[in-house]
Amino acid sequence: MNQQPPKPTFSACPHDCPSTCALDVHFYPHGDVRRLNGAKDNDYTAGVICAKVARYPERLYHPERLLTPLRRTGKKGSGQFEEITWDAALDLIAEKFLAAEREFGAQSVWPYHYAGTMGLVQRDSIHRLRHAKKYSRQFDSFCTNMAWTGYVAGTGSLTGPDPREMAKSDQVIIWGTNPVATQVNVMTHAIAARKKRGARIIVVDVYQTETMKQADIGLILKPGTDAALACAIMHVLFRDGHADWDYLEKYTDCPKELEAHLQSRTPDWAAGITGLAVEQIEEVARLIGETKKTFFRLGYGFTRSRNGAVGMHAACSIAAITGSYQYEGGGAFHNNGGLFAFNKERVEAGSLADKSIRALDQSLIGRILTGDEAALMGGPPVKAMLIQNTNPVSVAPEQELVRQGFAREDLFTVVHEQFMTDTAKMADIVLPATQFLEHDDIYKGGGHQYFLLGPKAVEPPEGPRENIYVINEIARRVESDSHPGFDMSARDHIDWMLQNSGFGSLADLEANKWRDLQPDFETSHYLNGFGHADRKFHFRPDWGRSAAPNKPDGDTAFGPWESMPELPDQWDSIERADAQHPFRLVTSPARSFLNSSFTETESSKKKEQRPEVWLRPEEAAQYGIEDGAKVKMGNRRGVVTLHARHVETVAPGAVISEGIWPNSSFEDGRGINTLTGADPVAPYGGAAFHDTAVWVRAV
Ligand SMILES: Nc1nc2c(c(=O)[nH]1)N[C@H]1C(S)=C(S)[C@@H](COP(=O)(O)OP(=O)(O)OC[C@H]3O[C@@H](n4cnc5c(=O)[nH]c(N)nc54)[C@H](O)[C@@H]3O)O[C@H]1N2
Ligand SMILES: Nc1nc2c(c(=O)[nH]1)N[C@H]1C(S)=C(S)[C@@H](COP(=O)(O)OP(=O)(O)OC[C@H]3O[C@@H](n4cnc5c(=O)[nH]c(N)nc54)[C@H](O)[C@@H]3O)O[C@H]1N2
Ligand code: SF4
Ligand SMILES: [Mo]
Repeated sequence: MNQQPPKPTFSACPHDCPSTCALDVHFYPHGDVRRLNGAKDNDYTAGVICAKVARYPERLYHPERLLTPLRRTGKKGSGQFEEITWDAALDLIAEKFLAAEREFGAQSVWPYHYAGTMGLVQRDSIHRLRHAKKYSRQFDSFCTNMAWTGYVAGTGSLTGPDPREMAKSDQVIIWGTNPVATQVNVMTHAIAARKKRGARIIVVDVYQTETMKQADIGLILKPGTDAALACAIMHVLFRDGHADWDYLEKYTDCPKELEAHLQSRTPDWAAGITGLAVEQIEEVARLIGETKKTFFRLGYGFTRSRNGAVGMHAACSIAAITGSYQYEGGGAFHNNGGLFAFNKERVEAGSLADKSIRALDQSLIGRILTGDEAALMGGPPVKAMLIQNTNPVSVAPEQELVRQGFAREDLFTVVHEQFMTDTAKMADIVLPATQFLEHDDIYKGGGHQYFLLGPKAVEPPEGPRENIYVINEIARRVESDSHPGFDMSARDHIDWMLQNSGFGSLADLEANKWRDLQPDFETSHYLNGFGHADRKFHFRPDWGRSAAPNKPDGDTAFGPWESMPELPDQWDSIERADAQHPFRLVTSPARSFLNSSFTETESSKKKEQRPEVWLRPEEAAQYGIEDGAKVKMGNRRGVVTLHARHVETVAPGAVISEGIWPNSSFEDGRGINTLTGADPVAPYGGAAFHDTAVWVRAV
């Protein structure tokens, strides 16, 4: 399996984006990568990718790429490092990990990772080392928890209508996602529906995004009030005879109770909560009632609130009232994670996993590293970390604690990175990582139904090594490499995974580039029943008790889950604005960044300009904040300094700050996540990145 194929001219985007685009790679005659295009022969990508990835050579050949292992010489975070060899670095890591284990137990070592690469081999091999050594486990909570929990609470399955069917819809509702920035292909299919069928596009967000600018109707509501909007829409659907009772009786659990419950959830009621006009709610409800082929494309953004799971469940319930799930081009789609049943034993060594070992919440990293006992789950302090594919000193909430934690002189931190990120700056050892075109991996879609091969296309420069090299070499040095996964190349892993998942082999995938896992129409549209045991859509979820994706071990639910509403409703659990904190901050994605990635490329920096906070002119005026003024924004978690911009099209009382800028882009060196909270959201955890009460002051 070690023979390299001829230089591939295709790949897949490795970044943490639901689009997982199929790519064509173009080379200069001298062999360097010239540009990436969207593959035309993949019908989801359909020849379109975002500008930042099209410009990938800028990132691949970036002058500031990490090229050699480094060891800290100055104080933590001083940025003073010296170059060392790979062998010296790996030996030192093993020595420190073994010492931590001897003194504090294996759980004092915390391998920490996330989805900077979505490759199943390079991203997830860190589990192999973790499980083999009984190091602390990780509970993932940055991203998907509330969204997946809310959707599955209704449908019982993280699947749904074929996302390509958007193009066959008469009305596309883009709810709580900004695909022009975050997953460009949604726009391709929605616009195709408009061109071919005159489909209407409706966007629901908390400010006028680039996506909303392209919509026929935009609804700008207050953050965290989506369930109120959804309930009022459902009220109107029942009231005006748009409920499909045959469908409801056959496919849903308690439609009569829902109808009765929604009697008081009128547009008037919702207008008071959402800040929308009654007429806007009535109009959109009528259009949904009159348009059977309505495709709800539900994003993550509106679920990043403390009531986010309830909001998602309420939104996907609408499609059950009208029975739109049964039509081609209809239904509610969020993510296809449930389609990809890969056998990852060789990558992750799941057979060695021990459920009695604590799974530390990745969002609570600040509390964990500063010794919070609850966050440490009764176990030893964290003394050593290996960090791959994530940048917690920028992206994790409660940054004041994160900074304090990483500054601990008794914490040994290894960061394997492509660039000198905020996290790498805090490391004891920095290891240079390959980029996706320099290693082999396999990727699965979230917003579509393909898995794709991303073969190695170019040689890396001297220095950077792939993630599995680091994992396997550490395992060897801590003498815990008996699992067969430690002796396999990335290509071996891909081949094994495919063959043992019933998905063919590496050779097949090399010939075909990707594979379509969309089930048949009946299954996709839940015509054989929904995913729950009773085969019904659940308007009454078993919050906190039922199985849920991402659910941590056992039956433990988080937070105030017992007060979650039994039926779709506005749940008053969000961080409230008050006299001291009159605004609610939403930290939406920036189009030219991808989380903290691409903040290093000149063209992206130029496009995004500087960290800003956007607020309505009349609200700014109340606080004497002029357009372009330098301001401080804060709450009990901390204070950041940035510039204000007057924007008319922001929801009342909301302020928007786009992008996760590096800390150094802010005066005072404190980034936006200084303000966000890490408290786990009910019922199955997650960080409420868009749910933060703040004050803003001119300086
Ligand atoms: N360019 C770019 N692309 C990205 C990313 C990026 O940072 N930049 N991040 C990637 C990652 S990791 C992910 S998970 C996906 C996320 O992609 P999305 O699903 O698009 O989710 P978010 O980025 O959280 O937010 C999307 C939108 O939700 C809006 N929003 C926030 N709160 C509310 C609310 O209460 N109600 C409503 N209706 N809307 C609300 C925000 O203003 C924003 O416009 O995108 C990926 N793609
Ligand atoms: N304020 C605010 N904070 C947020 C969010 C928000 O909307 N607002 N969104 C949250 C969400 S949804 C997410 S998913 C997180 C994501 O935040 P992060 O996990 O930090 O995600 P990325 O910036 O995509 O990737 C992190 C790093 O992975 C590195 N990387 C890429 N490929 C490889 C590789 O092959 N090997 C190694 N070793 N490293 C690699 C990149 O260089 C990059 O620095 O941020 C969260 N934080
Ligand atoms: S849209 Fe998303 S998946 Fe496609 S190239 Fe851009 S970042 Fe990658
Ligand atoms: Mo994410």
